[in-house]
Formats: sequence, C-alpha cells, structure tokens
Amino acid sequence: MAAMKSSQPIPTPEQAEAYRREGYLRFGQLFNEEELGELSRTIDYLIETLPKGKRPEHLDVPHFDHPCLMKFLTHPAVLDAVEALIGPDITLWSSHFISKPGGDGLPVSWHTDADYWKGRLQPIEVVTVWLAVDRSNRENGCMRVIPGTHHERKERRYRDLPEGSNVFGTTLEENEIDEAKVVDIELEAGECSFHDAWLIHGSLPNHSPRRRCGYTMRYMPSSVVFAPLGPRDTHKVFLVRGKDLSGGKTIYTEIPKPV
Ligand SMILES: O=C(O)CCC(=O)C(=O)O
Repeated sequence: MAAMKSSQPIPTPEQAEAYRREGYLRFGQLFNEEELGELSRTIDYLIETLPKGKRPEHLDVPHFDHPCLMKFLTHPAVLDAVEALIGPDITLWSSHFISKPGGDGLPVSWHTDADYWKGRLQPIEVVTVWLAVDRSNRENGCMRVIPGTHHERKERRYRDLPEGSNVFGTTLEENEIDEAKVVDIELEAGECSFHDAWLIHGSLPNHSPRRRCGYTMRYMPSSVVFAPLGPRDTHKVFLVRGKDLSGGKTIYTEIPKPV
C-alpha cells in the first residue's frame, strides 16, 4: 500500500547531507496550528495528572499509555521528513516529553543516545525528531549539540551526578566536551530539529519563568534489530512506514486504531 504523503516541506538533499555531516539539522514546522494545539493540550493534561513525585522531564514513552499520541508519531509530515533522512522503511523506536518547568527545570547532561541503547539495538541507527512544544531558547534551556561528534562511534566515559540534579544520573567526562564547538538549537514553538543517536548533546537548566517542553520522537530504519534485554524489557516498537527489513527479528506491536 502506498504511504500517505504530506504537503509539508521535507529536508532537501542538501539538508539531508548537512544532517549526515553535522549529526543534526535545524528544521521548520511539521504540524499545523490545530495539531500543535492538540499536542500542547495533551502534554498539559499529562503534566496536570502526573503521579505524585514524578517530574515532567521524565514523561518517557507516553505513547504506550496514551495512544492518542500515535497520531503525531505516525503523522505523514513527520514520516516524510524522517524518510528523507533514513529511507522509506521506518520503525518507531520511542518517544519522550522532556518538559522543564520554569524556575527549576532540570538540565540534561552531556550524553549520546547511543550510550543508553547499547545492547538493545543492532546497529544503533536512530534519528530523533525534537519538536519544540514551547519556544525553546538559551534562556529556558534549549538543546545544545556538538556538531560532528556522531562520526566517532567510540566508547565514551561518564561520571556520576548527584541524585535529582539532572534528568540523567551521569554525564560525559569533561575531556569529552569541547565547549568552543557547542551549538544552541533555538526553536520557535512548533519547529523541530533532528539529531543522530551518536551525537553529543544535552541542555542547561531552566531558570527562566517560561516552560520549555520538547517532544522527542525517535525513528530507525526497519533494518535495525530491536532485541529486548530480557523478559522485564517490555518496550514496544511499531513499523510505521514501509516493510520490515530486520529479517523478522524485530517483533512489532500493532499500531492502535485511532479513537
Ligand atoms: O530535551 C533536551 O534538552 C534533551 C533531549 C535529548 O537528550 C534527546 O532528545 O535525546
């Protein structure tokens, strides 16, 4: 069956080349105003109904419990953009709202996503669509990247961080970070950027009065094999476009029907 296509712009071949070279790409809008409003109301609801003690930076895999988010994760504009970067056979790997409240929003330490997914994905080839639900700039802790670091697919060294001080419990060692090369990705609400799983990135705390919420939507070519770590690894992946190229090794969950 032919995939439904969108009329939204997709990365040009030059932009796709820049993505491959730098490991990230700043891009424009994917959703219209109405869709963005709906996504925004969904995150507002998730924050209002957070279990006691859970912070809004930690809304990981919200689409497992809230299938209404599949509408955004399988949106033709998103998949067309992703297809321009990784090809037409696409697995939805994960999603995460990282919402930093104004005032005490937590930083995200320097890391590569690949370091968190080792042992489960083979090979680790993931593109993250980082969608700015709120305007995201230096003031409220926008994403920061170190261009080109995704070319070095090496073992990196981390050190522990004080509990509760960061979205993660560890950070890359100082000698892994060249501060002079850091690029801040400032986005208007509704705009997005893409980044490669091997790129070093992070973000500063949010001491401003404005919330900074990003929705990370993560995709991989369907040739990547997802192997759960064991019976306790209940993570679910979805074949969202094209065909399975994992040779039947990745087990997919059926995409829930829209309600
Ligand atoms: O939202 C942030 O500040 C960091 C996002 C991030 O680490 C990611 O998308 O992999």
